[in-house]
This record gives sequence, C-alpha cells and structure tokens, in this order.
Amino acid sequence: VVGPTMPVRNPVAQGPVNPPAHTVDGFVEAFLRELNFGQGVLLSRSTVNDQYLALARTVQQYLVAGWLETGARRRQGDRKIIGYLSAEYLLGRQLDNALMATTLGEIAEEAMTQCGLDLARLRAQEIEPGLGNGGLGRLAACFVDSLATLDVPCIGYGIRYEYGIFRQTFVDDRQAEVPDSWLSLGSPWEFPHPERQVRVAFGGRTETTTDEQGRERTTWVPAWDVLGIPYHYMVPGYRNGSVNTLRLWSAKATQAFDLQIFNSGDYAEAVRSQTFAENISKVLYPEDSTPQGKELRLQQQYFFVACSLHDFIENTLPRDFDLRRLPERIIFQLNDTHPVIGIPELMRILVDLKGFEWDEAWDITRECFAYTCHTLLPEALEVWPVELLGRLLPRHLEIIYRINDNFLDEVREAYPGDADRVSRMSIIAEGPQRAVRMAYLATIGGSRVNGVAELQSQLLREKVLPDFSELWPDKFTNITNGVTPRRFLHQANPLLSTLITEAIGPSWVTDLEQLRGLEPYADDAGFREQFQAVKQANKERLYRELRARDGLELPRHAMLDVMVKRLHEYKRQTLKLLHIVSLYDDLISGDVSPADMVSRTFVFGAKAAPGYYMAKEIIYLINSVGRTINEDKRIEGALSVAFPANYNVTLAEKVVPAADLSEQISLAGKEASGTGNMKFALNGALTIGTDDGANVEIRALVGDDNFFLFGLTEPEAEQLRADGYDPKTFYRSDEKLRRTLDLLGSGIFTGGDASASAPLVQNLLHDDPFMALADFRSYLDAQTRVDEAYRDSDAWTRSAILNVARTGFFSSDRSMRDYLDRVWLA
Ligand code: GPQ
Repeated sequence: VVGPTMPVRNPVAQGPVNPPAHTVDGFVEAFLRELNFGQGVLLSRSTVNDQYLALARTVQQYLVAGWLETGARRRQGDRKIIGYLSAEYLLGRQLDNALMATTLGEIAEEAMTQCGLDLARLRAQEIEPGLGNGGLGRLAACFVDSLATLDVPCIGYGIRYEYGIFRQTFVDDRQAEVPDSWLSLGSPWEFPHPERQVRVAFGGRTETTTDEQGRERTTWVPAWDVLGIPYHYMVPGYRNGSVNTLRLWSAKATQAFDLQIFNSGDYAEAVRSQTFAENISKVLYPEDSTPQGKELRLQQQYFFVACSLHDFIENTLPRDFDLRRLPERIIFQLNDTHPVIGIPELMRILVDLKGFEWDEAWDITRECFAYTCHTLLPEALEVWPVELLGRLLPRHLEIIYRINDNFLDEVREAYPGDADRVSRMSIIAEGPQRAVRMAYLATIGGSRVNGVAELQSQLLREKVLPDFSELWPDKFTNITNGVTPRRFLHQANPLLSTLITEAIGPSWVTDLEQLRGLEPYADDAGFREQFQAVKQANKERLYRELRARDGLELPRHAMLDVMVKRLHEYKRQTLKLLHIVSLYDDLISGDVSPADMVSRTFVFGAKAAPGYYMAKEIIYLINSVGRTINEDKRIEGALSVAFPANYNVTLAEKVVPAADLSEQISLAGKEASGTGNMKFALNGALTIGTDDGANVEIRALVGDDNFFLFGLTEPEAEQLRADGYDPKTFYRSDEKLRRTLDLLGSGIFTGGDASASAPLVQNLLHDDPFMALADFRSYLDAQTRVDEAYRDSDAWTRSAILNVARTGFFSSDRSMRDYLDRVWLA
C-alpha cells in the first residue's frame, strides 16, 4: 500500500463523480445515504451526533469534486505553490463555512426540516478544531481561506493535535483547564492517508566519510524515528470551485508495541515507546507569545516540518523534478519561528541526500523560505539550547553551525574589525547556556522577512533585528495582517451582510474595498436606523447564546464594551478592570447616580496560559469584580460584567457582531498587530485604543473622529522606561487612580479577603511592567469621551457605519495579494 499512486487507465474513472443535485431533494437523498451507509443507522434511530456527522459528510460531497479538480489542475500546471508552514491553525467550525462556500445554507435548512431535524441544533453539535492559541493561529486560518478564494495554489502544513487548546472553565472564579478532546465524537472533515506516511528521525549521531572523488559526505545515523500520517482537510474558496488542501500530520509509532515484552507480562513497558512517539502530536502547547523551550515542542516542530518538506519533494513534485528549480515551484512561508528548523532540514535533504554542493543548496534554500515575525516581545523570540538541539537533531546543529560560520564571514567582510557586531549577529547566543536564535536563522536563511503591521515592521527593523536590516535593507518588508470577510462578516453577521448587500451589491465579499460604497449611507437616517436595528438584534442573539451557554442574564440596552483576546499583561486587561472598578467607585461613593451613568455591559473573553501566574490572577479578579458588581442592587444594573468561559472562534462569531466598543488597549510597542481589532471595526464597533499595532492603521483609515485614541506612544513609553518608571508616582498624584486601586485591593471584591487581590495590586504598584498606571488617566478620559459620544446615538451609528465602510483594507485577501507582490512572487 505504501508507494506512488497507480494511474488507473479506465476512462470511466478519469474525473471526479458529480456531486449530489443542488436541490433539497438531492440533499435529502445524499444525507440519508450518509446516515444509513456512512453512520449505519436509520434516521428514526439516529442521535444528534449521527445526524451531524452525516450532514457534514453530505455537505462535503458538494465540495469534493472541486477539490479533486483543483488538485488535478495544480498538478498539471506549473504555478508556484505556497507551502504555508504553521504550528497552529485556529480554524473554527467547519460546517457553517462549508455551507457558505457551497451556497447550501437554505437547501440544507429545508432538507433538515423535511427530515424532521433542526439545522441549528446540528450545527451546535460541532466541536471546533482549536488547533491554535490565538491571533497567530487564527491568522493562518484566514490566510488559507483567502488563498483558496484567490485561487492561489497553497498547501497549509501543520500538526493534527489530538488535543487542541484546552477548554477553559472557572472554579471559584479561577481558571481550570480541561483537555479538549475535539476528535472524540468523530471527525468528519478529515481524510486520513496512512499510506502516505513519512518517516521522521531523531537523535543519534553523524558520520563523515570520504567518497571516491575525495569529497566529504556526512550522514546522520539517528537513534529513533516516528511516522507522520497526513490528514487532509479541504479549504474551499468562496463560491469559486477552487478548494485547496490543509495537510496536518499525526505522529504514529513505527512499532505499535514490543511483543516480547508484552508476552512477558509487562504491558506498560510494552507500549512505552509507542506512547513516547505518539506524544509528539498529542497536545497543542497552550503558551502564547512565550515559548517554553521544551524538548517535546522542538520534536513537534521538526516532526511537522520534516514531514511537510519530504511530502512536497517526494510526493507533490513530479518524479523527475530537477531540484535546482525548486524555488520556481515552492515557497515555504514560516509562520513565526516555529517551523524554522525547515531551513537546515532542506539543506540536509539537498546536501546529504541529494548530493548537492553546499553553496548551490544554500542558494536554493534561501529562495525557498520567507519568514514572518509576529512579535516585539523579546521573551517571545524562540531560542533553543545548543545542547538540546544537538541531542535531538545532531546533523541539523552541524548545518546551523556551518550556516553561521559562512554568514559571520560575510559580516566580517562587510564590517571589518567590528567583533561586537559579529557576536551580536551570530545565530548562536553565547553565555552560560549557548542557544540557537531561531529568528536570526530565519532571517539569514530566508529571502524575505516581514512584520505584520506598519509600526511593528518598523520596530522590527529598528529594534529587534537592526543589524540585519542594516546589512540587508531590501530583505525587510511590512505586510499588514487581515481577516477573512467570509467568516467574520458574511457568516458571523448575516444581518449586516444583507444590509450591506442591499446597499452596494454582493461583490464586497471577495472585494472588501467596495465597502467604501457605504460611506454615503452614514448620512442616511433610514440606513442608520436599519444599522442600529441590526446591532440590537446581534446583541440579543449574543445574550441568548450567553444565557444558554453560561447562564448569564444581561440587560438588553446597555452599551456593549468588549475585550476578547488572550490574557496577557501586555494586552492590559488590567487597565480595563481598573476602568470598571473606577466606574463602580463613582456609583457606590455617590459621585454619580446610576441614572446618570451611561449603562455598560462589559464582556471579557480570555484564556491564560496554564503556567502564567499573573494572567490567572487577573482572570480571578475580573471574575470577582464582575460577580460583586452584578450582585450589587444599589447600582440598579448600570454596570454588568460577563466573562463567559472558553472564548473561542465559535463564540467570537457571536461576540464581534454585537459589540459597540472594541477594547484594543495594549501598551504601545507591544502588540504586533492585533486582528480582533480589525474584526470589530468591520462589524461596526468603534475602537478605543492605543497607538499600537494595526490600531494605527485602523485609526488612519477611519479617521480621528471615529476612533478613541489614548495613551503613551511607543517612543514616550520607551522614554518613560529609560527615565526609570515608577508606578507609585502616578498612584500618588492621581486621586481617582488611588481610590480605584485601593478599592480593588480592599477585599470587597474577594469576600473580605484583601490578600486575594494583593498579587495583582502589589504588582501594579511596585512594578507595573506594562505601564497601566501611567495610561490610566488618559484611558479614563477617553472612556468619558466614549460615554459622551454614545449618548448621541445617531452620531455614534454614523461613526460605526464609517468604520465598516473604511476598513475594507483589512481583508486577508489584501494581505495575500501583498504577500504575492512583496514576498512570494517578488
Ligand atoms: N501572536 Cl509571537 C500570537 O498569537 N502568538 C504568538 O506566539 C506570537 C504572536 C500574535 C500577535 O500577538 C498579534 O499581535 C498578531 O496580530 C497575531 O500574532 C497575528 O500576526
């Protein structure tokens, strides 16, 4: 079974079989077939899960022919393929997306009704594949969506984690993590291909021998290996018949168990090596922007990259392909540093396995990779201890050393006598523990380096990789992130989509700049009224969901103020919390009466990395403050706080369309881009935000009048830090801040126990690494401007419409065109 595909010469089998008829009858027929022959049950005896699985497989039937055709077309053509290498894909639910791509929504609805079933109930049965942490993983999902929609050949490569991002629960207001067994009820969206397994080696040593021509040849003698089994997922373009592939790798032991040990009775020992091997794709690391440097993580990285390169070279390229032309057929885009080990791996393939000379292999390799950096946080830049990398991948470490030697020669030549620079630029960081700087390897070994928003790209050049951008100014570029308008506008916000389409026609879905055509409608009172009605309906949809999902009761008419994103100190959920506490203080001190306050409902969504202590303290305090405020009758419901557990893509699709206010309040210079900020603006929320990441570009596009700016700029924050930032000075000089922090620390939110809030409060007073106290006053003032603006609901709605109309730039279709122009086909 293992081996090349055998051409079948039967003319009947040349093309794909036709999908079922695009009618209710056709759909019902296909569905019942799937239920009977796929699930092996009668409709009358089927469970909701049976029905969901059959429905998923039915919708899939409509996509498969396009998928097979796209594949055949790609194989016949010779277009360059984008090999998107990403350790994370935060896909979200597949069913709705597939229904949208195939225009089967109404047909499926009617077909299910005819079968006596409720489509909404079946949709709710799907557990989303949470194979990512946050923005980086979701970006990858948006990018593959856009590439399919643009009909650009792309294979997304990644890991099929058996357990994705943990399911978050709250126990006594604190986060508790539950494993996400997303595969346990079946996985109808994947196509396993065990016959296309790839063997991946680890450990051992290298051997150098001299061949007959006197050339040195190094071979790797590994110590152990695992198999990678590819699982294929369809990535449909938007109603264009083009369907790309996502290829996710699952680890399998080369030997299931040791029969001899098993027979001797030691069952645990008999399966030990299997467990060890299969752990590689067992679980997603839940750290976001903070790599842990764990051996298993490096195993994951090498595992999926080695599988992917092998798969492309041996199975995707034609048999006799001349590898000197590899850069004409593939560009591997490195989604952050996680797949950077692919650079030495391609060198190893070319030099050790294919017999290339080093220099020629290096020229090919550099052309085949490009690197995207998603951060400015120094702690987020991956480094691997030399000892660990050498133990796990001895040959790759040798190759990295040689790449480094050659590169440092280049540096010495360009800057004679500058030893300092040489050590600054070395891939190997010297010190008590020598380490491989993966961002440097990526920069040296790739043809392009890009940041993900203008400001971050500038800071990347100036602060993170200044020596490299000086040496190779043309290598650096910016490509501002984007989000797919299909999932985050068309699918998530059907009411607004209909309103937009009625105004400007339907083609904005694949040409988002057309939203500009909405600008005149901002001044149309009738349109504003409809827009408001849509927002209100979306709020009510969200509140229904939160009632059913989390038992939350929320007022219908308050301003909806939303902060959803990973929990991280730099993102400053704390600042939001201080704002809430300050409003509560206004109320209970009698400074403001509930009737005079602009009512707000605050919605948080955030997972903390399980080992991130301060982030978990912040979650605890948000929950504690929220509970106290929600239960306090004195404030007459002027404020309410909702923190639904387990924020994920599915919930985002309900939250984003409902929001009035989008909180994008990171300390300037810390958020690389943000993509939630884009989703909210596109759905007609106004942003309160700092001059950070893509906020800068959002504000430039929507205009100052339609954006609430506050806070230090990046240079100001830098200056403040250089001058010796002392949060206490802000605490002392601002009475409102003092009262707010004192109230937070008083114990009234934590059952009378002041020590329960101390970790956060003390951290803010004595350290405050992300300058929440410095920005507090400016934030509060901006929130006052928000209140004033919200009181004039017509003017607010006008601004909201202009936000939609002016943010078409943030389509990931545009991002993909930029990558094509500036990186992939440059
Ligand atoms: N991002 Cl380095 C992540 O989600 N995880 C990471 O490990 C790193 C970055 C985010 C980044 O924080 C956001 O500002 C970006 O919008 C997002 O990547 C996509 O580029």
